[in-house]
Amino acid sequence: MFTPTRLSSAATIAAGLAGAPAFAQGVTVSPLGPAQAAPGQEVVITVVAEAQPAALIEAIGGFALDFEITAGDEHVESIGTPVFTTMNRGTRVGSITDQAIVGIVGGQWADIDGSNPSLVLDNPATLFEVTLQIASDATVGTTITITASNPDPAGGVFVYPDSADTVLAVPNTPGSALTFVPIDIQIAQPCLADVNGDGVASPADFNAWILAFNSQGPGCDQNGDGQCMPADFNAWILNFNSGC
Ligand SMILES: [Ca+2]
Ligand SMILES: [Ca+2]
Repeated sequence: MFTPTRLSSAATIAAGLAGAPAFAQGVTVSPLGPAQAAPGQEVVITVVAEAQPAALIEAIGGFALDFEITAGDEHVESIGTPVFTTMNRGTRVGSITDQAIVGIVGGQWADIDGSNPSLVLDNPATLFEVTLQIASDATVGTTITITASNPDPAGGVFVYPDSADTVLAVPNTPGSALTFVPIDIQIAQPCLADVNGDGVASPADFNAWILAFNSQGPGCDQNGDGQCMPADFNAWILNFNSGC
């Protein structure tokens, strides 16, 4: 399906491990995102890797993983192209469908040039971000389940053990485990009072509404009449007081 770019193959790593000390360690990969999203909303999912025990893993050298919507994909209009924030060397993206991204590869030789992410400083480390466009006709009350996965035998997460030059392939190195934790995002009624879109209705949204009113921008129309009018100010107060 894909060959990790700039990363040692699992076979090479296994050969290099002959006679090396055994490491009992694991990596957990989790998507992080909001617990709720409204129909039509854009949601940013951050996929992170956490090493256990962190004391034995100095840095993540790279990864080759998939990203899947395992339930509720009919409520997602599209999956965006992965954005590599820190693991940004030798990046590659296989194919993006309505349900999955197959073959996401990113790398960062943190031990060699001393740049982040170092798991000594930053555990978990961000692997990549994906934007999901929730369908405008998504059904309120339903749930979308998202996970990273590793169907390819050459895939996984490649880590540098502390005080060792060898790159280990998790889970392909004996004694290592790669665990995926899925998340659920529930489709919820839009929170009109949350004008700045940070997921909570707070006093900061008052200023955000003023800005939206002055610019006739999104979020101004609080009473749903399709117009941005002074009457929407009272509507924002009502929406704010009713909570989200
Ligand atoms: Ca807000
Ligand atoms: Ca209005």
